[in-house]
Amino acid sequence: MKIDDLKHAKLKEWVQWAADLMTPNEVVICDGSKEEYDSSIKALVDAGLGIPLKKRPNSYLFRSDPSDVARAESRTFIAAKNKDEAGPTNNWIDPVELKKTMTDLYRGCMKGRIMYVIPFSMGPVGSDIAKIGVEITDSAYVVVNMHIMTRVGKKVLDVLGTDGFFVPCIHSIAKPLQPGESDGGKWPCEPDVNKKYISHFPDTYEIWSYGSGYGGNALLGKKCLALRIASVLARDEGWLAEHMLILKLTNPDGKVKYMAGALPSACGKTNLAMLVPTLPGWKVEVIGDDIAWMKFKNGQLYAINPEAGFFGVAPGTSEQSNYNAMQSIKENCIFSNCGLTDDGDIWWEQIGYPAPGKTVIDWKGNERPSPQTDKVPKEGEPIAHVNARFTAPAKQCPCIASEWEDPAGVPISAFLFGGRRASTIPLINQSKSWIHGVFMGSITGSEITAAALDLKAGSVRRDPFAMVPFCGYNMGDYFAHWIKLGKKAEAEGNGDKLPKIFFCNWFRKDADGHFMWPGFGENSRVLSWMFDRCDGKDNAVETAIGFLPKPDAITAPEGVKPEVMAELIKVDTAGWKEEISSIRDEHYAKFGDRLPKELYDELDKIEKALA
Ligand code: SAT
Ligand code: MN
Repeated sequence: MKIDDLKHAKLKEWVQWAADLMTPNEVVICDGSKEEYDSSIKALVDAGLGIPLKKRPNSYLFRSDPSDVARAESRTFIAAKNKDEAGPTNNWIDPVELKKTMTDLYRGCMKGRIMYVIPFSMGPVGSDIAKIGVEITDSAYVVVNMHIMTRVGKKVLDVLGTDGFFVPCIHSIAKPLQPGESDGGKWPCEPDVNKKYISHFPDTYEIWSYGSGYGGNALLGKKCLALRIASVLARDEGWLAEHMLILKLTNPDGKVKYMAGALPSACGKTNLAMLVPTLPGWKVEVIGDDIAWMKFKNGQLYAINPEAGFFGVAPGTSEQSNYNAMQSIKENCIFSNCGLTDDGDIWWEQIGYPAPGKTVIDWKGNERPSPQTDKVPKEGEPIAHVNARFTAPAKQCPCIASEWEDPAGVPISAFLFGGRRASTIPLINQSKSWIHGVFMGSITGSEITAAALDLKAGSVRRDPFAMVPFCGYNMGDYFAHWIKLGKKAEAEGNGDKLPKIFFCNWFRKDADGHFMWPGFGENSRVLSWMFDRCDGKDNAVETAIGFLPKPDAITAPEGVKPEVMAELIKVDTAGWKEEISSIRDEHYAKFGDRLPKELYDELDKIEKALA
């Protein structure tokens, strides 16, 4: 397919403008076919970038440049019309100035390369909750990842028609090739971090990315479109675009509920989405592990997973920590920055077994003696980068729910927020109202480990709704949007159909610093309590901070003593008083007059109830 075959006038004009600016050798409109996937992979293998894995059919390992290993948050911009619209949690540059800077960078940047045009759908093609994006990129690695992570190709152009809405996404790795030059095994990118740009233009719903080829910087459907731009669309159109997993929970009677959960990074979101319950008779299936898009229909909130794959953190993933993820990555996967064993398989720290063979090649391509354990090394560099990833088709997951691609979405009964907190925050707590639930989302955060240099250990890094890196506008307005949706549902007489809101903490520690709760599959005990709460079961006590489980409502897992269990579900009055002042002085204060008054009211209410 050529540019001239595009039937959508605005799309055609934009693609032609991009080709004229970036001057590639060739323009390819992606059709999403297997042939396209295979030929892109072949080009990557021929360029020395992709390594076929003997042990995993149709799977490949890539090693990125050491400068290009994760989302570049300091180079991520929300170019709203003024700084206040971007808010205190985002980097801002004036949009006119930023477009000028980036247009200069884009000029001629695809010389010697193919410019791929990827039409993709976030969400099942044609779903009324889905949205279409078109990514222009000079990276074949992006093409193959987008094939797995989104729905790509002609079917998307068909839905787009001649005048449908799409989010234009431009991406370049910033490495033109001279005639006869090839990548020769060297990951192409702009190695100077300060020349990378991950830019969002919320007022025109556009994404411009330059200089990075890795993850969310380059696969623009994920964080850039499905969260940053979608959060703006959701604000403007009255829906929710959230950094949430979606799970399906079935009780022993076969009754089903769907729950969506937002946890900051490193709190086990993917593990929770694919959990294997220890509670007999209960079943967890996954709809999505990272992003949820939700719309009200007849007063009920329905969610889809806009993605089609998992872009999961590899280190720490094992048959023990996440059995279903390990089953999902047996074939047809892309691995980035993992180790390579001498029998042609991937390897990473905490994969569950020591690296086989005498040597292993680390993520930088250096041969190293095989570690005798899979533990994270106390000193020296790990074999796999800490942000090494697998890209896996979601349909390969053994616990994928059969309705995961239902274009109508699934009805959401509960929201779950939570973070890593050594003290104060109970195992589980249900909000007393929608606004109290929004308050819970707004105070989400995790404790800083001593490793983060700029913050005092033990202090809390707030990550409201786990959205701080992903909210495309002023976060104070984002809280207000959540409050507004709840009030609207209540005003329309649909208050009882609103999802119940919960806050969890799997990470409480005792005085000796040991975790008090085993987590993983045992979290099914908490999910089952939530399930019954949604049905109005009398299994809770009302306290100053919310509804906590009655003493025996959650049976203790093996090894958790009754007094520990009691500690996990009680109100720590002194701790909460400190929490309240930290929220007021260190957290809410940052948002100035953009912080909705309703949230201060919640704070006052809890403070009074604790007194
Ligand atoms: O690289 S991504 O942004 O897609 C994943 C992440 O950092 O959470
Ligand atoms: Mn995420």
